[in-house]
Amino acid sequence: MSPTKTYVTVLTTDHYLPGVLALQQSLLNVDAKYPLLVVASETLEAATLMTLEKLGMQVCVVSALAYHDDVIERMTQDAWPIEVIHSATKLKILSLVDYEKIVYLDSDMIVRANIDDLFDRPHASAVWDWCGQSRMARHQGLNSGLLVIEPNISEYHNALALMDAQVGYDQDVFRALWPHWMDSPHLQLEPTLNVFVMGIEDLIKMRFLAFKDIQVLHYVGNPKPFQIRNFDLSKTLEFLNYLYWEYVNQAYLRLK
Ligand SMILES: [Mn+2]
Repeated sequence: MSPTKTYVTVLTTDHYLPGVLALQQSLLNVDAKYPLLVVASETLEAATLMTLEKLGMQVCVVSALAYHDDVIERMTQDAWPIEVIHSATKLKILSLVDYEKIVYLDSDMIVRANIDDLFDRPHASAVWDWCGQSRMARHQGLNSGLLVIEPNISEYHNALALMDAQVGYDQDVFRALWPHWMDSPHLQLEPTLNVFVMGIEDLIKMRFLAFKDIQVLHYVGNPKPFQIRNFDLSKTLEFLNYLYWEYVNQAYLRLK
């Protein structure tokens, strides 16, 4: 029997491989009940795909999606990081109709507690997009780093149409696809399921959350922790970057 539920992430550039390794390791460490499926761009090197398979990940190779040239130009002018410019392929997760339900996780996330219960949450569940100190003020909608999805082809085509209509990058597309999300408390997941590492000190100081309650850490922004090798462990963010490497190293050990 093929699995009908799976965790999913997307890999479009080879240098993000350590991110996927850390994510899978973090799921293994909390005894996740479901495997990790990697939606991989066909442009990836064979060695990258082999590493994923060797570590027991399912790999689904897809042709890459790209935003309209004007959207790419706008993002380039606004100095968006390259992974956001290449994030269109993420919309493919809506087309994974072999699965009745998926939990999508960004490849810059670490799972700190078992989150299998998310598979019982409804389609289009996500966490509010918060931003560090302004966390007390909600942003305009969901953050697309963690999504609960029941794949559906017609919704996938709607997402592609929104992409072609240049509504923005993937997060803007998901917000436009699910306009009811803002007024649907049952789709709005606990903030501990998508905690941005920057600004984490303020959240803890304000007692908005305790570190032990964090279920998913989200390493938003640049550089990514797997691009950093020197740490001043007296600084919170650098400590969290160091913590990230523990997962990467643990995964590499399994390759030996
Ligand atoms: Mn992310």
